[in-house]
Amino acid sequence: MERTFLMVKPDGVQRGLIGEVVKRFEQKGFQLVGAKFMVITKEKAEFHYEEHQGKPFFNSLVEFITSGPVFGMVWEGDNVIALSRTMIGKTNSLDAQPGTIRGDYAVHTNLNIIHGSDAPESAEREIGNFFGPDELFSYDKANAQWI
Ligand code: RTP
Ligand code: MG
Repeated sequence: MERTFLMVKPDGVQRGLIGEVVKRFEQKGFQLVGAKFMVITKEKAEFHYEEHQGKPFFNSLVEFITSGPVFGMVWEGDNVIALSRTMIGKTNSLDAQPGTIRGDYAVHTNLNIIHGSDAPESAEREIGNFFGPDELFSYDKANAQWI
């Protein structure tokens, strides 16, 4: 069982896509174990995207992600890290296939609706950046035996 950090970015929040994003992960069969509506600080944004420090788009990425409220979530399930990346779609908007969140809703690479952790190590770091242990809740799922 894995956990991942997903975040509806400011463009997704402002376009009213929180519900659509949550719906897709609920219907897939993953379990929401934490959620927070927040404006993230520059410090947390720089830590979150630390692997991109020094790249040409880093400053504008931090500026964008701190520009308005985001909806951060922790989701749990088998292979949730890789499967959620598949559901999100490719980073480059020209490669994001229809049926994926970015393929269905995003036109530009830098306004791409949603973030998802890309590996177990980044998931752990990103979850810890935004959530304390007392903000994550495990609970029984009614139809868990079917998934
Ligand atoms: P994210 O971290 O936001 O889930 O996106 P990702 O894994 O699909 O892509 P990543 O390589 O981690 O890049 C983080 C975000 O930076 C912007 N970006 N711009 N102009 C560019 O070449 C470029 N490359 C990346 C995107 O907004 C991407 O989501
Ligand atoms: Mg990434």
